[in-house]
Formats: sequence, structure tokens, C-alpha cells
Amino acid sequence: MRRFGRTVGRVVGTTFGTAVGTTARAVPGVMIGLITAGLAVGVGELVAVWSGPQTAPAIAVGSAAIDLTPTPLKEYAIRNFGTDDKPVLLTGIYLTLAAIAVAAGILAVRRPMVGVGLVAVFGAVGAWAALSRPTARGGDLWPSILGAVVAGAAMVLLVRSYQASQSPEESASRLPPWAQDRRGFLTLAAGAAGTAAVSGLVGRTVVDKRYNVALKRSRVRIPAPATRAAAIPPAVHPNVAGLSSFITPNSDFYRVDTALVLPQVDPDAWTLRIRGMVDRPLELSFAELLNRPLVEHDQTLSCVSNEVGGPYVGTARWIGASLADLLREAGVQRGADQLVGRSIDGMTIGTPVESVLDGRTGLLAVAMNGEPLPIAHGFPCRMLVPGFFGYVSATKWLVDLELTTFADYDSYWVRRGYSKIAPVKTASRIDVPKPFAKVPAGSVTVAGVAWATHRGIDAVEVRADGGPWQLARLAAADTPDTWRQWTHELNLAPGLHKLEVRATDATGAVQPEQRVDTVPNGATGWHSVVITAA
Ligand SMILES: Nc1nc2c(c(=O)[nH]1)N[C@H]1C(S)=C(S)[C@@H](COP(=O)(O)O)O[C@H]1N2
Ligand SMILES: [Mo]
Repeated sequence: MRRFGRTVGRVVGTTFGTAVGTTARAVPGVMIGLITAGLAVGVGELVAVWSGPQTAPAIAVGSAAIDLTPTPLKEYAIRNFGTDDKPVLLTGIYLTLAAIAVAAGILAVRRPMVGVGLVAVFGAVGAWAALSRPTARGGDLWPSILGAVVAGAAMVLLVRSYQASQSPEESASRLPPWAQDRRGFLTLAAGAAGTAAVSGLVGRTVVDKRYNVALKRSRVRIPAPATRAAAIPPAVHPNVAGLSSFITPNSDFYRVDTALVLPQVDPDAWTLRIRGMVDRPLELSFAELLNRPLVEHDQTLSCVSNEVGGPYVGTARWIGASLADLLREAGVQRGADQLVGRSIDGMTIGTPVESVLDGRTGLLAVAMNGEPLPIAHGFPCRMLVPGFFGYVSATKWLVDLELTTFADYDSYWVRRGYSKIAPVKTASRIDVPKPFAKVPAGSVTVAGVAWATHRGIDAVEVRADGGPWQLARLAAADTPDTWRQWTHELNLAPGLHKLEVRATDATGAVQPEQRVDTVPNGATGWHSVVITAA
């Protein structure tokens, strides 16, 4: 027993000693790795001042990662991180970079060229990612390349200085004497870390100044619309605490897009082309767009990735130019059945031409709830076509409209497994009470929203614990293009209860019970919440 104890003690002691020794020896390598990675990123951000924020190494790699992400993983990210999916992705990229940097640094202390090789690989990956963007220009590779060159040079310098400081006697280094001891190494390391921080900071600050269009947006004046929307009747919104507001404030409006950095589109330089299968290709400036007769229209927008009961739906009062009028001016040719909107960052979104021209109010929208489009929602111009999910109707940062066919062209999400045409499915959501709420037994107010955009909602029913469906009270309707709110009083005995809701659209179709996934054209199923009455 005692022998065993001593052996264990010795083993643990040696292991621990070795671990401490190894860790201590790793410190310079870890430092060198992290500092050079910081330099690559920092210098990259500085160079991005010339080539644009989307070309900074981490952003370019992240954007390529978004495009390469398999659809199930992307649905998972939207489900679990929502609008925070981008910070989560960037954090992941920085952590991965840091882990590889640490390994590269530790390797570099023994074999500097292996470390430099890894830095070069990273530069190449960043450059490839930047050039892989659909809107890339040749110069976009410079942030990653120059970042890697500076980082590689710094790595060699730091490793040499460290090696010289370890064995001064055999130092054949060409470094100046001051850089050949411990203090010299630490000075160089601090200098490199400082350079990384300053270049990154300066880069970000200047990029933000140079590319941010917030100031230009604040100076945009949207002319009064020629066609006003009817006033929204106050009775669209039952006064129930916790029920969504009828108009979703811009600050609360969901955001779903692939843009890792928000596109900054200068309205003074913006143009919209209409081309492809048209008799008269057109090009429009922002001033010309604002000069067209503007239409005010209320519309509920929703995302195909919204799960039953989910948050990716909102309603706004939009102002824009008629999309149908513009297409008629351009003269759509026979056979053109798909209208493809392209954004400045290369997103493509395809809408059925037939629907755009069937009399519904499709817009080239310039305003949202009384202000120019927020940058996150597509400033200066986005498309909207009521009745379709956003991925097939609502191109933000729109710069190009192409008339083509569904046979000839698959848009971004269609290539990733979603349907070519995806009308909004009839949906309803219980907003009140919240899941797992505790409510007083007796009369309980249930309230929520229902939408079947462009068809409209005719009925909403609620039931408790699988009992008979009961008709809910519908609030006043605004238009068939907006959602409809509803309330219902249920009488609940003390205990656990499951509340369910289903809607009927204006064609008479009842929302199906069957649960289907968001891919390929939107979820179905009844929303339910479980609550306790006491
Ligand atoms: N340029 C661009 N436009 C886009 C997208 C995008 O990723 N990029 N996403 C679409 C999707 S999937 C939806 S649901 C709506 C969301 O619009 P919102 O962010 O203004 O709510 O925008 C659409 N327009
Ligand atoms: Mo979406």
C-alpha cells in the first residue's frame, strides 16, 4: 500500500513537474503565436481601409463560411442564436484562429519555417475567401496577404530573438545586440502586440468613418407618397399586456440575412438596373426612384426559417415605388417567369413574375415605418412582394433586377435546398400567456397573431387540453397583406394546461396540424404553450 502510494506520488510528481515545465517552455511560443495572429488580423483591418470592410481577413473567412454552411447547420444557427448568429460565428472564427496560432507559435520556436508556413496558409485562406465573394474585386486579397506577410516577418524576428536570448553563446544571429536577450525579446513582443492593436484599432475606426452611410441616410428625405395607405383602425390591436404591437417598431423588427458586416450603400452612387428578358433595359438613380409616384403599403414580412411559434415575422408600413409599373416600363418579354433581385453583396432572390404583375402591391421600398429604410433592413432600397417568404421576395440592398426563367436560374437559397417558389404558409402564434406562465385559475385571456400574407385570415380557433376548438375573437383587419390579432377567454381549472391555436385563411384552408420542417418551404403545425393555472 505504502509502496503503491509512493509510486503514485512519484508518477504524479513527475507528470506535474513535466507539465509545469512544458507549460513554462510553451509560454514564448504561445506569445509568439498569438501576437503574430493579432498582427495578421490588425494589419488586415488596416489594409481593408482601402478595399472595404468585407475584405478584412476574419470577415472574408466568416462570409465564405456562411455561404459554405450546410443548410441544416444554418437552420440550427438561426434557431439557437437568432440575430446573434453573426457574433457567435465571429467568436468561433477568432477562437479557431487563436488555437491554431498557439500551435503555430509553439512549433515555430523549434522550426521557424513550419510556423511561417502556417501563417502563409492562413494568408492564402483569407485571400481565397475574399476572392470567393460574389462581388469580389482583385484588390480584395491584399488585407489577408499583407497581414500574413507582416505576421510572417514578425514571427521570424520574434523566434530569432527568443532563440538568441536562450543561448547567447551560440548566437550567430544578425539581430542587433539589444534584441538578443530576454529583455530584447519582450520589447520586440510588446512592440509587435502594440502594432497589432494600433493597426486594428485605426483600421476599424477609419473603415467605420469612411464606409458608414448613417449620415447620408439621416439626410434622405422621403417625398410624400402619391398613394396613401388607409389609416390603421385602432381596433386591430386588442389591449392585452404582452401581445405583439400591430406595427413592429423598426428596432424590434427581426433581421435575417447572410451579411457579416452590414452593406453600406451610398444612395448618391446607388443605381438600380433592370435587365435580362426586357424590351427596354433601364437604369435608375436614387433621386429618380424617389421621383416616381410613391405608394404607402402595410405588409407583414416573414422568414421561411421561422419555426411554429417563432419570432421571425413582423409588420411595417412601407413606402416605395411600384415594382409592377417599373417592370411594365421595361417591357417584360414573353417567357420570362422569374424576377431575380441582386443585392450589392451578391445575394440573389427569385420571385415569380406572374405574381409581381397580378395586381398585388410589390414595392421597391425606400421607407419603413416613417423613416428611410434602416441600414440593417436594406437601405437605400429593398424589394417587397406580399405573399412570399423573404428569401424569394425581399432583396435588401437591392442593386439589380434581372428578368429570366426558373428553368435557367437558381437563386441563392434554391441552390441550398429551398423551394424555387414559396408562398407564406398560414400561421398563428400564441403571444399570451407565455410558455410555462402561472395564471390564476378561472377566466384566462389568450391572445396572439395569425397571418396568411396576401390571402388574409378568416378565423382563429383555440383549444385547451385537446378539447373542442373554440372560435377566438378576431381583432379588426388592416389588409390581407398584414397579420391579424385575436383574443379568447378560456375557463381553466387549477392544474397544468396545454393551449393550442390554429388559423383559417381567407380561402377557407385550415392550418394543418402536421408538423413539417422549415426546409424546404416553411414550417407547418399548430403552436402550443403549456401553462399552469392555480
Ligand atoms: N441582400 C439580402 N437580402 C435579403 C436577405 C439576405 O440575406 N441578403 N435575406 C432575406 C430573408 S431570408 C428574409 S426573411 C428577409 C428578412 O428581412 P429583414 O431582415 O428586413 O427582416 O430579407 C431577405 N432579403
Ligand atoms: Mo428568411
